[in-house]
Amino acid sequence: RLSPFPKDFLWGSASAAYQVEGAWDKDGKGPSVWDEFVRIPGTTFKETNGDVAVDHYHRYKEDVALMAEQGLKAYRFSIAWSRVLPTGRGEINEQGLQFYDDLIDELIAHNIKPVVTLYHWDIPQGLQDAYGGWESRQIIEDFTTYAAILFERFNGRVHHWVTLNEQNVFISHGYQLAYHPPGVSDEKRMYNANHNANLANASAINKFRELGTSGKIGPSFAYGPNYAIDAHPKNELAALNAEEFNANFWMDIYVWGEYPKAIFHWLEEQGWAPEILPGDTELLKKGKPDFMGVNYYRTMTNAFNPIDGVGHGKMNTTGEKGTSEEKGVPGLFKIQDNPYLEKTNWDWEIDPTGLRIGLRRIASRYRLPILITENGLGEYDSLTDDKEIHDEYRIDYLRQHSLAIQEAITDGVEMLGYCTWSFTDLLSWLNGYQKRYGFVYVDREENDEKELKRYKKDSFYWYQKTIKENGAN
Ligand code: BGP
Repeated sequence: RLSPFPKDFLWGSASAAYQVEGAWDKDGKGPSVWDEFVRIPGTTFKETNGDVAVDHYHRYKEDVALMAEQGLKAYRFSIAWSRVLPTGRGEINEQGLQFYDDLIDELIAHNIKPVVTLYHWDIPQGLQDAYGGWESRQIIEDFTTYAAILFERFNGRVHHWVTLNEQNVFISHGYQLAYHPPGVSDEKRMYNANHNANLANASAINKFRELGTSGKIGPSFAYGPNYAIDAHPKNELAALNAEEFNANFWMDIYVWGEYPKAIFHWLEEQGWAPEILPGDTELLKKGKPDFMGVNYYRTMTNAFNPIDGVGHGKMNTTGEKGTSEEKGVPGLFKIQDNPYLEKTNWDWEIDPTGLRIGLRRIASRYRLPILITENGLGEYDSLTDDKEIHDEYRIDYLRQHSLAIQEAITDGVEMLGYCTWSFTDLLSWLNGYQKRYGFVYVDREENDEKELKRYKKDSFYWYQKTIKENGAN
């Protein structure tokens, strides 16, 4: 028998500034690293970028009206740091800050709780140029100052704050796989940047508490359980390695201020361990979050990997099924196909049971409430002649995943809410506009970019009903 969803469960949806706003250089906004990176030929799918995105900056009222029509209880969005501080520090750009002020007021006026992400990958180019962004300890102070501006301005109106979105992704894609800016492939630099990000995260959380900001704060982490391909003990060990490497390494530090020993030891052997200075551990331990934000898309299945020197895999950024190559880490694990799971056209496993397992693992390891800050299905959608979108595949996906959440609640996991990815269609960082996630279709194909008309998909109505009934239907 399933327990009901809590009464105040946040049925929400999500986005990120660079992926929806557009207006990349309007009203005093400075460039972010993404604004620059997409201008380097070959860095993104078909040279698409977020210059206009879905023009949420100018159409936020129309978008919020759609959210209200759907009955959303929460909307997660991110603040573009370089809109508020054009070079990352110094003078505030009041016009940029005012945009978020207006958006927050608009949401509240429609009974939608704002869930605010401080950082969703768009570090100001000014900080990258000045000192290499996350690679310098200066980022700790600058991120904290930026965060404090937002805490003070929006205190009392925002009750859920997300510090860093998917640190595991922006660090590994930025400094190892080179898919994201700054496009580096150097593990020593990667683990140093990561350590600075951990310190910045903890410092911002400390600042939040010092200022007496109301509400709850935590990071959003991209998590999926790591399975063993079979019960061979070496494969079980590989799955444990993968869980420690892909998950515990990142989340333990948030909660306990310490890296898991086995992985830290492995990093030391590679010569990649970050330098931990006096005072770091104290700061990290003080920065414990109130909740764990979880972005869940897929699981990974692993086998023993004795090979040395295997290169990195290749992501499917085209939507051509079967084009990704997953490799793993020599000595720790290698990634395998899971024979029980279907995949999307972008080769991501569809695994609602994995969500239940993941929520259970996080809840029992960290004893924190969980807010799902992203989960959804990226697929091709098509607009019919009657301007409808029959995305029953997305309804099916979301129904199964919301049932998995309900099962986790029944298992005793404290769940704060479910923010699906995404509300409107938006830019996928590496896949352009063809990989769609939204409840609201944004038409870029038939109209010119300036039109960007919104159409409600079938999934829009399905979620509307789910919210109304406070549970999957
Ligand atoms: C997460 C990001 C989101 C979003 C989502 C879907 O990693 O936090 O910003 O993009 O994944 O990913 P993709 O666009 O690659 O399909």
